[in-house]
Amino acid sequence: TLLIIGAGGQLGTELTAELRSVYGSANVIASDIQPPKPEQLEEGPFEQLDAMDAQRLAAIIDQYKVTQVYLLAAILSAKGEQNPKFAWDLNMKSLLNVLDIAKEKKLSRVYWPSSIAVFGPNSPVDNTPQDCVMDPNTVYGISKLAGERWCEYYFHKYNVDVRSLRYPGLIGYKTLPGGGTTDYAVDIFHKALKNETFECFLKEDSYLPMMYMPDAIKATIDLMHAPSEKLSVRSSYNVGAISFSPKEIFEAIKKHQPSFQISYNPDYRQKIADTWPNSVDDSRAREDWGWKPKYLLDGMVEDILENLPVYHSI
Ligand code: VAH
Repeated sequence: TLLIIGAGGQLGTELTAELRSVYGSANVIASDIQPPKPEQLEEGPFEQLDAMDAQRLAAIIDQYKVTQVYLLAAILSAKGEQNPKFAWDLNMKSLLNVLDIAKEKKLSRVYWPSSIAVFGPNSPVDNTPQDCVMDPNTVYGISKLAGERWCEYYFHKYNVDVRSLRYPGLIGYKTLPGGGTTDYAVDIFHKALKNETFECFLKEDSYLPMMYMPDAIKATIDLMHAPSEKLSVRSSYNVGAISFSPKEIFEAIKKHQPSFQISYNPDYRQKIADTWPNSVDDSRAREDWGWKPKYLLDGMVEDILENLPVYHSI
């Protein structure tokens, strides 16, 4: 049985759906600090869980005989800067709870997402390598870098099979933006479809590595299904797909929506984006477990503009 912690989030919502189609709904327990939405209960087993509550976590794992845990609960970069202590506590306590339980109960797999936020002002900015200087200066990035070190430690010292990806900004149409610096690229579609002018909180030429959600879901499942001996990285793998600026995604949308307008009003999130790469080198993921993204910018834009209105019945 699989347990998804943070199943109601941007990644959790889509990963839970995909894992249920792969393993069967009854075998994937969704959990989140928020009470279940009616549709979540229809889809399969749900438990309310605070990721920092180790006792409740252990009880759920025993009750459902859980063998794999996906820990997707976290406070993202922008929101983390508004509440640094809480972001650190949640991001770290939840990970250490899961790693300890995985060690004690000999869970077969653990998944924990890292992020390009582990890179900082002194990391190489183009084609950022798998291994390089990492001096993150957001609490979110600091917690993800520390988390990567703990994952590698528990793998080597206690043989916990924990796996991780350094996601770029994830773009999907099924959930609303969740406090990330890259979430302008989610919100822009909602504004386009309401034909409102989009106020962008980053400057027009602010390049960031991004990935369409279907590619992120496939990368996660491919990594979790890869034979353990193929994995040369036990901190977290760089994975890249598309890099674009607000101007570029705006132009790509405008091709379909000629009346769409944008204005640029950079705020505190610009300082966060400036410390992150423009693109990453993901050759290690390609060599070790066959990573290959499917979506480029235009394909992603077309797919979202087609599906978002239907999904949100706009
Ligand atoms: C954020 N979407 O903006 C997340 C992600 C690389 C960005 O970690 O905080």
